Amino acid sequence: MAWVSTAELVAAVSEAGGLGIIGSGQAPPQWVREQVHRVKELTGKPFGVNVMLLSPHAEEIIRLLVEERVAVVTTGAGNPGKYLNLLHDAGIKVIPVVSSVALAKRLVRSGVDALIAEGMESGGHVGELTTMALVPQVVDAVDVPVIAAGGICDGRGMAAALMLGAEGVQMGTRFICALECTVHERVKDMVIKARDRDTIVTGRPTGHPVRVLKNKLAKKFLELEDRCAPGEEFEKLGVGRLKQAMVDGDTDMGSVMAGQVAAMVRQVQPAREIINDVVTGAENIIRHIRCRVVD
Ligand code: TUI
Repeated sequence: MAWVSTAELVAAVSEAGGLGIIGSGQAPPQWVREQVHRVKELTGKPFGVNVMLLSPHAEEIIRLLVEERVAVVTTGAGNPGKYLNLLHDAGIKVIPVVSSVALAKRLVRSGVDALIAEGMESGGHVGELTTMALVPQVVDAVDVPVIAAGGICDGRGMAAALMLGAEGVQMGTRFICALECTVHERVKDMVIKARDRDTIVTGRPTGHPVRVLKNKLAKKFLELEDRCAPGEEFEKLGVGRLKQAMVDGDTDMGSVMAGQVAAMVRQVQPAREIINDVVTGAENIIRHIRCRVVD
């Protein structure tokens, strides 16, 4: 959610009873600090920051988050083990994203507070397992709360995640189309127009597979894969592409990272409305199922 989950959206989500998370991606530390300050101006509610561990700025960002005493740090695309003591000493809860049971167990042994088990339906960097298969396996393997992510965008998805043993859900793609989300309008349009098979995973041969909405750039990545191009060519083609899409609105040659549920997102709505829809939707389904079971 780098360049997508910025201060306005984060504050709106936290104000509406969720936990807004700033996506820091590969952004420079000064940008992250400004975002943190802006959220603090907009809300007194707790919020978090996601640190993408492949970023060259990851360590510096962790240090500034310790100074800023944010409530929660989530991590993606790696193992945050070496930062745990630093973050815990500052009273910050650490919730890594995992895409396998092995990493989940390792991180729980090193003392993380909870986990986000993310299936490969999600947008951006993905693992191999689906949410349906991953979440119950992680739930069975660890004794910390598990939050489900990947392929969840409405009450049905949330209810299903709770049935799998999750304590909560993390959603990204639907919030691209939140009113408060500052991405370029063309990105919101592309998500709203997406159909079921419009996302694709590129970059598998590099070891960093990424789910994106199909466009010219995705086709160029597939061409590199077809001719087994060296890693440097992927890297060169990928530099700066997320910002190019999300901020500049280049939906042809930018990287429009979005999950498979893009096809289910049909309108731009305030974050509060999205959260209410998901939570009341889940409550209604669960109540209905309980009635059926009791009958
Ligand atoms: O991290 C994400 N989503 C992302 S990161 C990103 S930017 C990017 N830039 C260059 C290459 C790749 C991505 C765009 N979207 N989601 C959380 C997530 N983390 N999904 C899967 C993982 C993950 C995968 C492997 C976490 C840890 C891991 O293994 C680490 C280890 O040490 O075993």
